[in-house]
Amino acid sequence: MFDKIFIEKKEDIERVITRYLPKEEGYPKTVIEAMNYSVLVGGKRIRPMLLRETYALFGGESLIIEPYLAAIEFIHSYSLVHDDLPALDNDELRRGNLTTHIKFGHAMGILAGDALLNYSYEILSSAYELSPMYIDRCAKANKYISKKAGIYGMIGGQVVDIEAVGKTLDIESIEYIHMNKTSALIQAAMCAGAILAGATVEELNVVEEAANKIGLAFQIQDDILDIVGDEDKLGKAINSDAKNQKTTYVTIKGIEESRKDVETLTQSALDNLKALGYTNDFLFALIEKLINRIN
Ligand code: GRG
Repeated sequence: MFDKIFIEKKEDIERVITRYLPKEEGYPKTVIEAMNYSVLVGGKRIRPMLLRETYALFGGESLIIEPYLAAIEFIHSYSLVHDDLPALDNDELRRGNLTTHIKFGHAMGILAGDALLNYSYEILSSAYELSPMYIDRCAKANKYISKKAGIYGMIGGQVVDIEAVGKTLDIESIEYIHMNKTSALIQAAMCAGAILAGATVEELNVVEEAANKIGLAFQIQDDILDIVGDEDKLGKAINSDAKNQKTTYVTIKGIEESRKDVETLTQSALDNLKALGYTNDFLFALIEKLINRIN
């Protein structure tokens, strides 16, 4: 039952984000094709799903959420396009297909990532036009998303991750990397949903903490799958961390301990969210399912 609903919701998100993609026309057509390829080539759409379901948790019902679903997925897609470049992880396969720079050339890979990021902010800055009564909530959500995607979030985590190549890290440094490289965008998604639905500051703090734990669990599971995952199901090569001489959570704690931590972090995040007193059974089931994800 969960799987059927998940697929329906994922397809609906894909319909929305497809509407927000730029038209493949004019002089910059090549980079637009590369942008659209990067977004449409696959992906689980976890971030827009968490955004929409957190919005629903707090009773949100407006179409104002739709540009946010697109923007958060485009920011995520840009980060993957750049992460796959030769100067970063140097990967040729992503979501079961050629990475953007392999398909369109390195220059277009760089530009498509830049363009996706910029286009996200174009979408976010006009989101309020759908429902001007929510302009204050939109401004607050946009500020939060831009902070978490930037140097005090995803890019900050990525910088430390890159500087750590070949070095031995302690668990605190790895947690810093995970909290910023991965949790920050999950916080952006869930907290934007909460802000747009009118959550209070206290409620927002709870969502932020829960999203941090979900992001940590998500990244530890990603590190586990990089060692024991199935390349066909993952749609990318495994052993990328070893190839790039990266110390990960699993390198330090081992697979079994890491699996336990994924479970503990997830349960703790669920406890935090449930204590708010609102219900969204699909959101709670989705978070729980992420523990055993295989891709
Ligand atoms: C600015 C040059 C430059 C690069 C930015 C910030 C950045 C590069 C990369 C982000 C870091 C990153 C790739 C974090 C990993 C997060 C993660 C586990 C991604 C995979 O997410 P999934 O499993 O992917 O949701 P799908 O394909 O399902 O969308």
